[in-house]
Amino acid sequence: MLVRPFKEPVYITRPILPDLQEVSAKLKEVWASGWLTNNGPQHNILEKELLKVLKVSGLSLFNNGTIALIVACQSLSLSGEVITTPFTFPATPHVLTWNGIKPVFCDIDPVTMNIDADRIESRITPLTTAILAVHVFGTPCNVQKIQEIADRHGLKVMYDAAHAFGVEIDGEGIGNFGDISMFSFHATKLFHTAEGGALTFKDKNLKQRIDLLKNFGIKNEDEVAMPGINGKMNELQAVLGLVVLEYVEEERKKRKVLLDVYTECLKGVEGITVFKNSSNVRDSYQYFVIRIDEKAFGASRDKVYSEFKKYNVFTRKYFYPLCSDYLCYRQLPSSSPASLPVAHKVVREVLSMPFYGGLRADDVQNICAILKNLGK
Ligand code: T4K
Repeated sequence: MLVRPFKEPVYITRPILPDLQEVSAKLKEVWASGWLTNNGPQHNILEKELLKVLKVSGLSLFNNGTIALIVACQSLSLSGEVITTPFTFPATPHVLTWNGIKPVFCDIDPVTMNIDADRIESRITPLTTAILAVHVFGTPCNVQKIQEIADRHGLKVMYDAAHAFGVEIDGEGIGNFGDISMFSFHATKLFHTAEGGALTFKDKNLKQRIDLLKNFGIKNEDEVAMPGINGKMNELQAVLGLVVLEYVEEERKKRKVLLDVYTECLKGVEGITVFKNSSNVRDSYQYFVIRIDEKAFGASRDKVYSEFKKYNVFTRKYFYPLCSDYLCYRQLPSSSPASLPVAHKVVREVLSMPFYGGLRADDVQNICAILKNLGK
């Protein structure tokens, strides 16, 4: 196939942009109600809808995923040390730091790129209060093993499920595992509210505490129960979410087609690996990520990343650099590269490729042709 540069820049993702008239029709309801935030009617409808879509027992909406995760730590009264992965977006360890908790980095699994459950126990100390695992790129963590470890040591489990909208294991919503999961509804996510997020939990009793924490701790006009924060999702975000939600299934179908095109085009290309979920997992279709083995492929990930730009293709090196290499974390004992060999290898190999419903099959074929041309 003849490779050609794209006329317009191609990014790794583009948000679902619903018909503006549908959005403005819903906005009219907001205008008529005169209610813009603080548990408004649209917020409450979206909360109910998402309970069903995500197949979870409890859910609380937030203004973004990071604040949601900060509140999750508060709601479980976490302190001391929390074991987490270095291969994630900065928000994950920063949330711990903002709670006065020390992140303890644990190496990752070489295939799923999620925290390696077999290495978690060696990181536990008397100060450990929880495990904060990330379903990175929407691939589920080893939830069973993580829960077993947590139960054995009396730890809480939180999942950063920012990438895992709609993921299910054997039909069970991914947000039902652990004590609390956080979903991000940022514009770059499959389902979005421009900025936004949610916490989900199995124990319905958590809702009252979480809802207090996200509203300054205000219980009623006479009582402030705890030092809360402002984590509320407003009515404009909720309206956008309600409309976007109607487009999600169609977007998932389009991404499934593109995933198949990628998989087919890259089949047998030496040095390129694509991760595939097992058949009992419902996919997130959030990201399409490849691994590049420099020796076998004939070009490094960094070379591929920069060469792609010449073709107007803007891939991303998620999640480079490792969190354990940030200035603010590299002095931690758990950040020593010697104890994170897999993460250090993976972070040099991964590349997030363009993946969104607006791409055509022949765009993906062209992207794959450019990639293959860069190899041996
Ligand atoms: N935990 C994990 C594991 C996460 O990945 C994230 C967020 C969080 C926690 C925190 O959740 P939030 O607090 O954000 O709800 C983006 C997102 O801002 C961030 O939400 C996301 N993860 C992260 C993986 O990606 P950047 O800095 O890479 O985004 P940016 O602006 O470079 O956008 C990426 C591409 O998306 C652009 O090249 C083009 C496209 N794009 C982006 C935006 C914002 C659009 O087409 N339209 C848009 O409006 O962080």
